Parts: sequence; C-alpha cells; structure tokens
Amino acid sequence: MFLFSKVRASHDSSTAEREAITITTLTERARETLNGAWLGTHTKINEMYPHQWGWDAPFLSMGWATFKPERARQELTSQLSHQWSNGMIPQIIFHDGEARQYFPGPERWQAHPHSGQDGAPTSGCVQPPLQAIGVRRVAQALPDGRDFLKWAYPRLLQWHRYLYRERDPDGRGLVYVRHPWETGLDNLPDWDGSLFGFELSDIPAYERKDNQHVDDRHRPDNEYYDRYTALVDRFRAADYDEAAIRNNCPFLVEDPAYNAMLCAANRALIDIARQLDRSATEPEQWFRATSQGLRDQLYDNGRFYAYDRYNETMLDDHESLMGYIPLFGGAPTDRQAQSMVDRLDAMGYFDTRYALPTTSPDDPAFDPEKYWRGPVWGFTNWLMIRGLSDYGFHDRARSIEQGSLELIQRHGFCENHHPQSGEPTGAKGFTVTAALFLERAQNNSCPKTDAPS
Ligand code: 9WN
Repeated sequence: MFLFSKVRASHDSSTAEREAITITTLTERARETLNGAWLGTHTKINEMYPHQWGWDAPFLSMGWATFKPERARQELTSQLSHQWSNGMIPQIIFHDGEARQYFPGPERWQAHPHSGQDGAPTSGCVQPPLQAIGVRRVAQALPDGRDFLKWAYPRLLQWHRYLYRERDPDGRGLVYVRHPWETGLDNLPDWDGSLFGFELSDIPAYERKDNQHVDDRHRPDNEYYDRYTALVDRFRAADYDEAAIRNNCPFLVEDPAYNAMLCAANRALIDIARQLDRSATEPEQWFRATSQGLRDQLYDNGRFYAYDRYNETMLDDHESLMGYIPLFGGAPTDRQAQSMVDRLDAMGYFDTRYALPTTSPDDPAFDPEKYWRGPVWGFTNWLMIRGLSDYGFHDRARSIEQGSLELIQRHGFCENHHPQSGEPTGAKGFTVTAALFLERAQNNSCPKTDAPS
C-alpha cells in the first residue's frame, strides 16, 4: 500500500477518534455519497451545483469505476452525448432543462441551439479536458471495455480537434481559455489582471445563487461575478461562433494547468488508439506540440506561467498552484521538475498544516477562506499527487495524500478547506471529493500518469 496503509496524524486529542475511522468506513461513506447523488444517467455534484459538470464528470467516473463500473460508463456516455456539433464538450449540462439553484442557467447562456438536436441545454464554454483519462480508466473496469473505447474514441478525437482548431488558431501548441470558469481554478489571483483589464458596459440584471449555499466570504466577490457574467453575455451575443468570440473577447489566456491536463489526455488518447489498433499519429502530434509549447513558452525559473493573448503579456504577478500543475501530464523535463519542487518548498506550499494551498501563503492575494485563493482542494491535490509521483517525489506526494485523508476523516467530503484549521470553506456533501477518495484508495500505488503503455 502506498499511502493509505498508515494514517499518521499528529497526536492530538482527536487522533484516536480519527484513526477509528478506517479506510473501510470511509469507502462505505464515499459510496453512499455517490449512490445518494445518482440521478439515473449522471451524478449531481451536490446541492450547490445540481447539474453535470465538465471536469467533475471524468473524476466522478473514476470513483464509480471502483465499485459500479456501469454507472461510470453512463456518467461519461451522458456527457459525451451532449457534445456540440463543433466537437466542444460543455462546462455544464442542464439535464432537466432547469437552472435550479444555480446561476447562470440555460436562459442566460441561450446556448441550446448548439447543444445537439435532442440534447439538454448546456452552458457555452469548456472545462479541463480530462474525458480521455476517464474513458481509459472506466474501460479497464468494464467487461466490454473495448466496446466502450470504440464508442468513445471518435468523440474524444472530435473534442481534442475542436480545442486545437478553435483554441489554438496560430498553431502554438497551446490552447487558450476564454473565461476563468474554463480553467476549473476559477478564482485564482492570476486571472485578475486579465479579468479586470477591460471596460465593463451595462450588464442586464442577474441574481447570484451560489452565495445562498455558501457564506459570501468564501465565494468570489460581486465585482468578479459582474465580469464572469459580462463574458457570458458576449459569448451569447456572438452566438457561440468561436472566431467572432476570439475577435471580441478580452479574456484569452493560455493556462499552463489546462494545457498540462490536455497533455495527459492526449497520452490517454494515444493509449486508447493503440488498444484499438488505430493510428495514434494525431494525438502523438498533439502531445508533442503541447508539451513542447509548455516547456518552451510558458516555463521560467521553477514554474509555469499563463500567457494573456489579448494583452500579449505573461501573467506573472501571482504565485499559485497553476504554475506547478504541469507536473501532471509529463511536459516538464526532469530538471524543470526538480526546480519546480524546490520552488514549491521555497514558496511555502508545504508550510501550512494541510497541503497544498491553492495560492501560496506568500502571495499578497492569499486568503485561506476564499475560493481558490488559499483553500485546499481535492481536484488540485489529486493532480499534484499524480504529477509529483510521476517524477519520483513520493515523499511530497505522500504528505499531501496524508493531509487530504485527515481532512476527510475530520470533516467528511467537502469541496475545499482552510489550509491551517482544516475547516470546510466551500460546499459540503461534495461528490467529487468522495470519488477522488475512492480512486486513490483503489489505486494507491500511484501508477505513472497515463503514460502510453
Ligand atoms: C463554475 C463544479 C465546479 C467545478 C469548478 C469550481 C466550481 C463553478 C462555480 O464548481 O465552479 O464552473 O459556480 O463556481 O471552481 O472547478 O468544476 O464542481
């Protein structure tokens, strides 16, 4: 066993109580959490996010694959079935057509005509492209995994083709995101410069719903929501035509974390192509172009930086995990990886009680209670554990794993936590955390990240 065999927390008064919550008990609770959120074709993230989400769905599928692989297949089948005709896999699928307790809902997006003829309405942007990784994992758990791969592979190819065609128009090997929501790491301080760099015109009235679920102080401020919403309004006005959006969108950012996940997904695609005896030339070219783009254009002095295409500037004012997530996906050289780990140490990411804070405690924008500006998240810890393990930094991976486990033992499956106290700072009953727990518990030997076999 890699990390789950011994849970060694510091010996305070609740240690005995915590150690009594065994992995077996947590596994049962994680399964109950997923079972309770199953909606017949997909998983509701939780009460705050009552729909199917872009990168959450592949994470969820990996959790389901550990005990109900048929549901894992359905999770991804229902997501891939809502692919747009241009290949895009949307950030949100509103399966029952209702906004419910979420803003922005289908009325604000008005993206329905693009969502496929019989499909449910969707939002009109993307999230990190982890689907190929989910598909590969789920196929391993299915008795007829090859059939699933055959069904999914052309859809995955269309998805990656969309990203390279529409989001890398100059062939830099790096795809851009056009909204902070597309990064998945929505409120990192790194995006502030680009998000606040444009004139805001009148925004038609809207009502936030997120702060009805979670205390205001944990969520992005209203001035951020105004800009998030203004970008949505621009996409709608351009009728989701990517060229028109590109010409009129003040937020166009090459995010290294997004591109790193794309690298990892390309590696999964290569592997799937080989399993199906198909040519892997296209995903191989993509992998080479993006990993080289990351190394040559976005790396400097121990970390990766985002590039703002609109303002033609590197976003180097802040220090956040975005700069290190490329350890996942295999782009950095070994030397770069070593410098990244040295820098992670120097920037205090391992100094908080629970690693890894999403923004460095040394950054002036660090806020241990604010969405993506300090709290510890399961999503980012999972990526970093995998990336660090791939490059042989097992001790650091283990310390992140141990802290994550302790947070679950103390507080259950939450969206994110204060990196010092461990108190939940986001939504509760968070299915993705439960799924990632199940995935790690089953695959605790941390195999190499999606390396082509
Ligand atoms: C916007 C669903 C999603 C995650 C994101 C996380 C949060 C949404 C929001 O929740 O974003 O997509 O309304 O804040 O930032 O990573 O996919 O869990």
